[in-house]
Amino acid sequence: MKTQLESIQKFSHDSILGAKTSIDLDLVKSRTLGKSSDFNGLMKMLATIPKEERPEMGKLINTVKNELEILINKKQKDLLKSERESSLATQKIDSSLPGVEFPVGTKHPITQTIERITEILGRIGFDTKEGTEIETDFYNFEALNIKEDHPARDMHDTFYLNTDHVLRTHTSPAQIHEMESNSPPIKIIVPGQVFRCDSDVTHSPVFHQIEGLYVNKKVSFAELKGTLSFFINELFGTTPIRFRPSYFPFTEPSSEIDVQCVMCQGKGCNVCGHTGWLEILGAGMVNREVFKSVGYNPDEVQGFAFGVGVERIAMLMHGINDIRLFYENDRRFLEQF
Ligand code: 2NL
Repeated sequence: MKTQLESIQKFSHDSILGAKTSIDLDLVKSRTLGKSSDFNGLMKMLATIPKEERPEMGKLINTVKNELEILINKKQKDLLKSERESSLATQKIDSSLPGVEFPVGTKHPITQTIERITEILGRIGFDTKEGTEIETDFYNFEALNIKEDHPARDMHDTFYLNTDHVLRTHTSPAQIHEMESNSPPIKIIVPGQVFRCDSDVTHSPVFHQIEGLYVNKKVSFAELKGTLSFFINELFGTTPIRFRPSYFPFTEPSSEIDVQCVMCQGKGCNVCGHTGWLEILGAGMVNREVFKSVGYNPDEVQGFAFGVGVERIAMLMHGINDIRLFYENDRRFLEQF
């Protein structure tokens, strides 16, 4: 057994010193000391020799094994050191070369505008909700006090899917659903795609709207003015605004809100039609008829609502004069935002 140990020792010693690379040495290590190594075989043989010789023999095997282990570790250190030195000597890095570029996409300007608007109104307590694009005649028109003979119902403006279903022409139906299934206070905004059968430089058959609704026991027109003044000043900076009387079937009284023209600062130009003002919002106190259609008592609740066209806001903020640019997906256009 002793001679066997000696020959294993000699063989292992030679293979350790003969290893040329650190990977070679890893292999030698597992063959020398691993599970199926000759050493392990020797350990098992211990059981077959006389009992009194076992302690001495066992000790001897362990000593040899420890020595080999130390030798392997030293050799591994040397090999790794020389490998690193030679790799540093041959590998040259030119740190003046340009780096690898990772192209990063940008959010669509319409998405950016929606996020900006919902962020501003979120700060003063408006929750964001989304509705569905297909609605029944009731939710899109009837509940909003838009009667059967109202011009907005005209086949030229509305995409009818069948006699009862339409592609929503505004996001108000989502707010009707919201009022039906909740009681006041309600303070929400609904952004989303809406559809109208209309198309030219300032009209697209698919466009985006954000509507807001605030309903509580007592809500005043002063709160409407305060809320929308804050919103416009956050969006456009501190700039003159004016409230003009208007009409919508779903609000009474109603108002349209203008900002001083961002292009000419009120002097008059093509963008503002030489009026010095740009219309950006429609708003008003929720009509009593709307409250009745969602099952609220109009003597017990009040509210205001408003609507804003997202494309129009984005066009004014960025000086864009053709709405179709938003939908062509030309990267030269999109990458500017
Ligand atoms: C505009 C005008 C407006 C509303 C939208 C509304 C919704 C409910 C009840 C009452 Cl559920 N009103 N929405 C009110 C006034 C104006 O939008 O010019 N939009 C671009």
